[in-house]
Amino acid sequence: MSLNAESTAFRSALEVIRAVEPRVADAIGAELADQRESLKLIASENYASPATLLAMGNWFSDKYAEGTVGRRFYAGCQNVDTVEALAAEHAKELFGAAHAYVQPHSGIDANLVAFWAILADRVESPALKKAQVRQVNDLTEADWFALRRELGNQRMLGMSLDAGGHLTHGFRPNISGKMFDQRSYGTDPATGLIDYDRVAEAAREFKPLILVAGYSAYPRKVNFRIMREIADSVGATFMVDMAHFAGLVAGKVFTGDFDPVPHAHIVTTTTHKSLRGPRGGMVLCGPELADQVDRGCPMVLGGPLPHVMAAKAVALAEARRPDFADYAQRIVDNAQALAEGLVRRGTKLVTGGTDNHLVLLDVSGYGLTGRQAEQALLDSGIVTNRNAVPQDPNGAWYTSGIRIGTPALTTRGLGVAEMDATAELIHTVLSQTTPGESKAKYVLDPALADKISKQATELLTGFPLYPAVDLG
Ligand code: DSN
Repeated sequence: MSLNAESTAFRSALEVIRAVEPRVADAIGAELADQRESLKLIASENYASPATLLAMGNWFSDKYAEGTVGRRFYAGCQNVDTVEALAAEHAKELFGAAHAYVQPHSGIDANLVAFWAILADRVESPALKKAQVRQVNDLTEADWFALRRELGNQRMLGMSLDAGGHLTHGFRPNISGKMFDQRSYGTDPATGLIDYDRVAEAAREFKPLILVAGYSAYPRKVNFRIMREIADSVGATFMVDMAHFAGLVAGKVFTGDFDPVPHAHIVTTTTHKSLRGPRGGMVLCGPELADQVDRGCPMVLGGPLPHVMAAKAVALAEARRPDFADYAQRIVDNAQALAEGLVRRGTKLVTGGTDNHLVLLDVSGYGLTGRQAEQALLDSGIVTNRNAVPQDPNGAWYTSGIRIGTPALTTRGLGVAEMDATAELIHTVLSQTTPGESKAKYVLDPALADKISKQATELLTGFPLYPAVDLG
C-alpha cells in the first residue's frame, strides 16, 4: 500500500464531512492532533489501525441485521453475513474457541449477553423456558412474576470493584448487582493478590450460579484453571471477562492456566483495548451456550452494528498475524519497565508491580487523591485515569489510585527506555503536586506542567502516531 493511500482516504473523508458540518471535521482533526501530542497511558485505550478505522465509515452503517448469520429478521443481509461470519471465524481461530458472537456493542453489552445466556441455560423456571422457545406472547402475569423472581434470585460471585473487578461483576449499584444476589471476593490486604482459598471459601458458602473472573484494574495474572476448579466444586458457571487482557491472550503471552478460553464456560471481551480493534464487544463460548448467546440480539442488545463488525473482522485478521504476538509481549515488557521505573523512584504500586498491561499507583504516598493526581498529570500532557485501590479510603469518585497501561504507547513503538523516561515524568509531576483545599484541588506550578508537557511531546517525537496519515 502506498503511504499516500491513507492520507488520501482520511483527507477525502474530512473534505466530505466539512462540506456539511465543518465543526465536526475540525473536531476530528483536532482529536488526531491531541492524540499525537499526548502521552496516552489509559490502560483501556489503544490506537486502531487505519484499515480498522476505515472499515467503520461506510454503507454497512445503514443496514439493520437483527438475528445472526443466515437467520435474520430483515431481508438483504447477505453482505452483513459475510463480515459477521468473517469476524466470528477470525475470533474462533485466534482464541481457539468453539463459538464466537461478535455483535455486542461494548464490553458491558457482552457481559449482559453472557448473563442472559447463562440464566436462560441454567434456570429451570417454566416461564423462562417459554421465553427461551420464544413463546413470549404466551407468558401470563404469573409467568412474568415467576420469571422476574427467578432472574432476580440468582447468585453471582465476582471480584469487587475496589480490588480491580468491573462494575458489571456484581457492583451493587450496577444492573449486575440488581439482577443478581451478589457477593464479591477481594484481594489479600498484605499482598494485593487474589487469594484462591478465600475465593473457594466464598463460593462454598454462597453457592453462586455464576463465578466471574477478570478485571479492569488488577495488575496480575489470574489462574483460570484454579478458578474453574472452584466453579466446578459448587456447580457454578465459570465466566471470564477478558476485556482488558484479550490482546495478551491473542498474542499468546497468557497461555496454559492463564488463558481463560480453555477453562471458562463463557468468555467476554471488548475489542478495542489491548486487542486493538474497533470499539465493541464479543462473546466466546462452547456449543452448549452458543444458541442462547446467539439470541443476544434482540433479547438483550439493540440491532447489530455491521460497520463495526466489518472493522472487528479487519482487526481480528490483524491480530492473527505473527507480529501481533511480538506486540503483545512488548506491552507487558513495557508495563514491567514502567513499574520498575516507578518503584525505583519510590512510587507505591498495588501488588508492587505487574504481570500484564497495567500498573496501579497508590498515590496516597505522594499525599494526593487519585483525582488530584489525574488532573495534575493531565495538565502535564500525561493522560491517565484515577482508579480505586483495594479498601480505598477515598471511594470510587476521588480514589487513591492512578491506573496506567501500555497498550497505546506500545502501538506507537515506545520501548523500555522510553518507559523509564515516562516513569520519571510521572514521578516528577506527582512529587511536585501538593493537595489543595478539597479532594479535587491541587497546586502544581504551571511552568513545571508546561515543561513536562513539552518533555512528553519530545518523548513521542520519534514515534509518530499514524505516520502515513497527513491531514495537510
Ligand atoms: N471503561 C473500561 C475501562 O476503562 O477499564 C471498563 O469498562
